Amino acid sequence: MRERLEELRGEGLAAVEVASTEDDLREVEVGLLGRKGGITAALKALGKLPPEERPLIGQLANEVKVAIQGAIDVKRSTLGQAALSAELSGEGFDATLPGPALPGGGQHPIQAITRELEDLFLSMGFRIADGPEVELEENNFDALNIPTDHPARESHDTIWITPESQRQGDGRGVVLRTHTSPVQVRALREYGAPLRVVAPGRVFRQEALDATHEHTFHQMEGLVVDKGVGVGHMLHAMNTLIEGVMGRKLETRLRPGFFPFVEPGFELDARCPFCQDGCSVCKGSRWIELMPGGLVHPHVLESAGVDSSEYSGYAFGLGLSRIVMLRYGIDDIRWFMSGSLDFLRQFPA
Ligand code: FA5
Repeated sequence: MRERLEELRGEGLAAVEVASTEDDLREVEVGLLGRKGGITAALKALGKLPPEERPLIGQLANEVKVAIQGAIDVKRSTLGQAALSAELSGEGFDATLPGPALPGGGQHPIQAITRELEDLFLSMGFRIADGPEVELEENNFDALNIPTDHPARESHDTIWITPESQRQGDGRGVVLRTHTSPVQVRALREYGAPLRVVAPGRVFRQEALDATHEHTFHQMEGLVVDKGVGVGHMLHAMNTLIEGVMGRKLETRLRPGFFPFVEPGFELDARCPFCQDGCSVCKGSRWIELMPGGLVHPHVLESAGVDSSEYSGYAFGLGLSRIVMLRYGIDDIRWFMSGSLDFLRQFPA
């Protein structure tokens, strides 16, 4: 058996040495190491040997197997390299031809609509503003005329960064912003009046989640401060915005709404496009709350250093996630952050 194995080793290594193609190598591999190969047969015959010989012969058979397989691997790599070099230096090779096409990515629908709205407002002379998602309590609440004990703070169900034990109620606490309205404050302080600005962005609230409520969602804040600004200007901007997103007029209604930073305040609702007489999206009301707004409270103007006897303004806070739902007929807001590629692939790249 020992001699037979040594013979196989010699034959195998010699065959690998002279192999000049992948097919030659494959033949050696199958002939010696395959299921019916010589070395496999020798390993199978071990059981017939006297017990004291089995370990030594078994070890030798394995050594031969490893040696031949190693030689085959080295030769295979050498032949592969040689074939590649030949191909690259050959006449017919064109390194400038395009490679295989990669599947294209696309924009998230909220991102796509945000860009569209930014373009629309830029064309109307607005500037785009940005603000931090981790915000000072002062900008998120105090400067917006929402005092420490105001119930509006509760209704926003704030996610606090500052632990409860360290909150002083002095505006220095830190929160995940609950709305995009703090960007009003920042923009007014930075640019002063007159001002036209929109601020799209992500906001965060502790929420009971359902088809129209997420803990992380998108809003777009609008703010115009100038001389003689009134409710008519605000309505025009809100309707232009909705028409811009939907590409058509929606049936809307305006009702009184309360926000400490506007006076008077309004709520603009859109007719639910998912049903005729009530569904889980509109919770049976047939209306979807889309966009509150109002005339900027003089306290907000003054706290940002704007003279409220000279200037007035309007502000609105579009529920961006919800209007994207309306635009594409998405019946559950939770799809946006589901990470589902099947969902995302439905939107144009
Ligand atoms: C505000 O956030 C005010 N800052 C809006 C505002 C701006 C009022 C300027 C006046 C002047 P409200 O909490 O209602 O308001 O939210 C605004 C919009 O965000 C709602 O109309 C709704 O469309 C959307 N929204 C509110 N909560 C959620 C939520 N959990 N998930 C998805 N969208 C929401």
